[in-house]
Amino acid sequence: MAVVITEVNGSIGTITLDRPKVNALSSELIEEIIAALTMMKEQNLRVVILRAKKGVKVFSAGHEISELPTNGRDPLTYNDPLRHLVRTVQLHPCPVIAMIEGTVWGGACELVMSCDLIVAADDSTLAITPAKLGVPYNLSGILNMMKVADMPVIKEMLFTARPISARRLMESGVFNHVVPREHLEGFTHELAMQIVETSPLVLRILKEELRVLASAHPITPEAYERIQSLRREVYDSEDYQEGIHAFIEKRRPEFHGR
Ligand code: LCV
Repeated sequence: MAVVITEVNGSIGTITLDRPKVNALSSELIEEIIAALTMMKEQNLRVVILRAKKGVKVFSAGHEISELPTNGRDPLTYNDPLRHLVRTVQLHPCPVIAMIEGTVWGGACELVMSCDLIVAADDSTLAITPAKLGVPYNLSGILNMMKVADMPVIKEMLFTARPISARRLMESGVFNHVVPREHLEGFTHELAMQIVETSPLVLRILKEELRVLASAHPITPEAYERIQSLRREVYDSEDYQEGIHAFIEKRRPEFHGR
């Protein structure tokens, strides 16, 4: 069942979240968002708008909680769906505008904050919830939010896990624009049209320069997590077990690369 609606209007693509369960970011929903972005990239669209259906109470309830591992596995490693989605948005070659109405929760806040621009209805809120769920959020995810919200604001959002109002998020520079809900679509489309009129080649480079510079750290958290993810492939492998058992049994190991 499709959980995303895609529309193309000239050079503007629109991706509408449409999963019945308050748009919780299941792996299925994430896959469809990524597929929509890929299609829009192939069509050389110049702006993408990411939104929920008109009038929603909840823009997205964040990570699908039933898909959070409970067997001691890190829930947010480099190759997990949410991490892949956030990188896909950040690497998308044209601006992605998050058009928000309703409440945004957990990892959906990072998704929205990883978009290039945010236009929000005046009654929308963001609530970053790992502290409420007992989830050790991952480094690159925290950095993505730090790029957008000043430290005092991001600390309050993380430490309280409480919804923060659109007004405060506008004052803090997290939101680009806050408008009455009834003006949200028109305002966002007008902003998109302004972007469509600029050079797509220059925007692609500017977006990538800003991404690289914003992540320019001695070791980017994302690089660290990618290594961690590669290490996990090894310590979860049969070869890992074989290496240990061969040593204990004083025999040559037979490695099979799996
Ligand atoms: C699965 C859900 C969800 C959901 N997953 O409707 O940032 S981190 O680290 O925390 C990260 C790991 C993350 O993103 O975790 C998820 C963080 N999200 C939240 O904490 C929000 C949890 N949801 C809620 O607080 C409420 O559901 C909201 C306020 C979003 C909506 O409340 P409302 O009363 O309108 P319900 O709570 O009745 O939810 C409708 C159905 O969606 C399920 C929920 O269990 C319910 O299912 P049933 O109808 O089967 O009872 N649901 C809600 N959120 N994230 N399932």
